[in-house]
Amino acid sequence: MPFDSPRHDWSKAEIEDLYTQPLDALVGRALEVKRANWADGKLQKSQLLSIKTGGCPEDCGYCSQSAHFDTGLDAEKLMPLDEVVAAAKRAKANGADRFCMGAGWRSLKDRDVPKVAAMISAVKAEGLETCVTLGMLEEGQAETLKEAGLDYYNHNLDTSPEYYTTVVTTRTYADRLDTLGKARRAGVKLCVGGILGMGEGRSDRIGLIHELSKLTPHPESVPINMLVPIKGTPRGERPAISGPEMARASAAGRIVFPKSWVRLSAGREGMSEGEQALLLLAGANSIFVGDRLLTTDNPGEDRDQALLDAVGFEAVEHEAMPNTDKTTLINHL
Ligand code: SAM
Ligand code: DTB
Ligand code: SF4
Repeated sequence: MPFDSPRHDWSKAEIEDLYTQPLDALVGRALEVKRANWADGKLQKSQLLSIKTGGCPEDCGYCSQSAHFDTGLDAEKLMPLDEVVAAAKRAKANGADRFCMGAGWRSLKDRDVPKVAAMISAVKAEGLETCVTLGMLEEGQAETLKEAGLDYYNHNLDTSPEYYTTVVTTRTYADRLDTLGKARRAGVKLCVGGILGMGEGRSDRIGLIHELSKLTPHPESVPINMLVPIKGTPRGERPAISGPEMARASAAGRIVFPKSWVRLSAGREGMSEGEQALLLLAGANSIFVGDRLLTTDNPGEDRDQALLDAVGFEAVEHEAMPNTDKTTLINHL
């Protein structure tokens, strides 16, 4: 089977066969795909910043920022431009090549478009790839953000269509797909993934991968988040999903999305170094760096370096990479 042609005709049964095979066979195949498509083993580094925190009218049952739950998070106004630029400079100094700005909004309001566009332009001018995640989009907004210098729009499907309705009631799966279409039509690259460990079954994890596989072209980035349990939300007491199950999702993601960045995203703070190494071995080739995600902690520079030293990754300057041209890391495994 060729390893270099992304497919959009996966059946759910095929993905199930892939996902449920013995872990050594699954990871072995993912490594073959990784080597065939990402010959120099780059690890991409993104950094997040919450530019508008809390008070969100949506009821996503995992989120610290939803106004429906008492999570103890104070709502904040949109961050001033100079603070965003200062954070972007720190991210670049920390080796990030993509800067992702997130807002606790249900949807982007027209009145905020110029402010966010100015942030995108300023971050781009720092020599970083730009990404925003701002909720649902209206017609024309994505075009303005693209003109300002936007590279990626993040908007997750989160889980299977079946399980989704038990997680969020204030918007639909179709709403999510509609916004993704708007971003894509404006020429913005997509970052679309989901969350594991919310109480969904394996068939929902497979169902999420199946839905993502139908997007044409595939999302250029596929973030795989492990639930960060937030006290006060309906999923605040969920036990962590196992490392091998996360590895299955990472490996299946690598095989189904051979040309996409598969990101080991939220949840690294709750994983051992060994579990994180397994996920990077199993196919993920991107992480969030920095000591904060949006509202929760992330391992930070020293522990990231320890992880990368442990698996033998090394920072190098790169030229003319297929998806980014900034500082990256080389995997010597
Ligand atoms: N409001 C926008 C939206 O929902 O698209 C953007 C921000 S929202 C926080 C971005 C994504 O972060 C969500 O779609 C979800 O996949 C992820 N996320 C939020 N809370 C999380 C948590 N506690 N654990 C893991 N992932 C989480
Ligand atoms: C994504 O898939 N994960 C990031 C990013 N896209 C926006 C967000 C993770 C949030 C984790 C919980 C928090 O820090 O609030
Ligand atoms: Fe709001 Fe996004 Fe959190 Fe949902 S995930 S409550 S839309 S900030």
